[in-house]
Parts: sequence; structure tokens; C-alpha cells
Amino acid sequence: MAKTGITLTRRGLGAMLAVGLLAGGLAGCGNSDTGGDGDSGSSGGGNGKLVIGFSQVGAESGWRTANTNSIKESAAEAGYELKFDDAQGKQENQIKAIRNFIQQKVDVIAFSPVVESGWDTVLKEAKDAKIPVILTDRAVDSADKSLYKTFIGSDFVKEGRLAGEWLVKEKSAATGPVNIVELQGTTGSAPANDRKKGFAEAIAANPNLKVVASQSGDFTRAGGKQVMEQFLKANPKIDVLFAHNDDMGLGALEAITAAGKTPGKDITIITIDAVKDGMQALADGKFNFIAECSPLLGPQLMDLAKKVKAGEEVPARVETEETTFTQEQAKAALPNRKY
Ligand code: GYE
Repeated sequence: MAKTGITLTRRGLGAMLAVGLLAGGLAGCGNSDTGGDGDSGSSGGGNGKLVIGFSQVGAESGWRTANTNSIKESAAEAGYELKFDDAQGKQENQIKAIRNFIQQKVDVIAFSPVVESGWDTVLKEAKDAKIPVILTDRAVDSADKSLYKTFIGSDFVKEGRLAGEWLVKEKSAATGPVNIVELQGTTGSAPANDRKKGFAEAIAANPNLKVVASQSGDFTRAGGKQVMEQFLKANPKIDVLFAHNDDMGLGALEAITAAGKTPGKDITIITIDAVKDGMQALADGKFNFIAECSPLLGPQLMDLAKKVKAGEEVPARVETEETTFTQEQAKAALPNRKY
């Protein structure tokens, strides 16, 4: 700021210093780079910075870690104050965090709902307090769409469908039954519900493809390993594993190897996310296909937060762009994979 065209008289310098001090004092030191984000008019922090309260699901997966990093980095870059809460996978913690944000009169509340149901009451409280809400990553099933301004994230049904469509092609020559086991994400979460649905719809195209077991591994490696062990014990013939995220697939690899089978060969493995460890397993031939789900929602979230605070119209749905990876494509993409 004030780079050119100013001749510094002593009085001028004094005035500048005073303004600088005032601004600095109000901003409470810290980030002097507001990134030209034009956040004037925000109120919550009392320091001119846009204040966002964000309630995160937890730290269950590589995807989640990358998502948290993206949000924190983007807030810092935009010069916004981020009040970040980790709900440790519990809806009651998220509700508590949202109530705290309301009490603190943040400018915008954003959250990634751990499950789809049960949000109406707390969202109504935010609405009554006139604090706009942005759903990030996961949807809620509230019938009243006025309870939130927008929903930014992936199309999980599509991800499941892409996974299923790949399998239909891959097994098109099969003459007998192809037994599939499914590791579902967190029970009641939008990505678990939607990926299951999309996959089931797609594989209906080939009557040989049958899901013989489907259970939640809670999106974690430990969960994936444990449930896969059970699957292997209970089902003598498993041809395919569809895991709702990379982490569960990675956990399952251990169980499969321990059972004396070769992942990627004896059992075809399809996952969703495409985080670095997942991409590595795909490049190494242990996974066979990944449908991407991008965690890099931070920049768009900051942009939407600024707009909703300013009362600007925003689209009700902002969809993330994604692709899919075969083993060859994973090899090519890995060197540049940031997360
Ligand atoms: O796929 C999974 C994470 O909500 C899209 O949550 C997200 C999912 C992601 O735990 O790895």
C-alpha cells in the first residue's frame, strides 16, 4: 500500500504512522497482508478482518488432512481470521462448535457435516442470528434450503458411478459371478450414502457383478483393515474390493496380503480420493482404479465466504472438478501430486 506518489513531509509521515498504528493495533499485529481481498465491511472480529468459523469432521484420512491444510492456508492467504474446530468425528461436537461460533458472532460459518441428518435446529439458530452458513465438502438432508447459502464440494454419486462403470468394463468378459466386497465410509455420511448409490446403479449394467458384503470401515485405515479381515474370513471368493476412500483401501491391503492374496491381482481394488498414498498404491499395481475427490476446497471457500458476507448472490451448488486414474495415469501424475 501507499507505494507511489506520496511526498513524505514530516506531518504526512506522522499522519501515515498514526493510520498505520491504528490499523496495526486494530488488526492485533499478525497478518499485515490482507491480500487485497477488499474485506472491508466485515464485522465479526472487530478488527476489519472477515472471521470464519469452520467446524471440521476430524482427521480420519489423508483426504481430510489435505482439506484442513487447504482451508487453513487459503484463510491465511486471504487475510481472514479462521476459527477452526476439529469435531473428532462427532456430530455433537460440531453442533457445539457451531453454537460457539454463533455466540462469538463470526461473519460466516462453514462446516463439513459428519453425517447428513439432524442439522435443522442448529442451522435455524445460525439463520436467526443472521450468520450465513456454507456447507463444505458434505451435504445435509435438510428440506429447508434457506438454512444455508451454498454447498461446495464433489458429486459423490458420480464418483461411485465412475468407479462402477470402470468395473463393468473391466469385467465385461466375465462369464460367472464376480463377487464384490464394499468398504463403506462413515455410516450416515453423504459420501458413504452417495458413493454406495452411484456404484450400485452403475454395476447393475452387468448382472455378473454382485456385492456380497458391505460394511462401514469409517473412512480410516484401521477400520478398512479390520473389516477386510472379516470379509476375507467370511467369503472364500472375493474378486473385487470397492473402498469408499483410499485410506480404507490401504488398510485393507494389509489384510489381503496377510491372507496370502496379492492385491491388485487376486483382488481388483477400486477406491475414491486419489491422495498421494492411494496414488502410490495404484502406481505400484496394488490398486487398480481410483475416482478422484479433490480436497482442495480452501480457495473457493474463501471466495464464497467473502461474497455471502457482502450479501452477494452465490450459486446454490458449487461442484468440484475431478477426474479418474488408472495405474498408468497414476504413474504419470504422481511426481506432481501435492497431497
Ligand atoms: O473421501 C474421505 C474422508 O467427505 C469427501 O471424507 C470426504 C471424504 C473423503 O474421510 O477420505
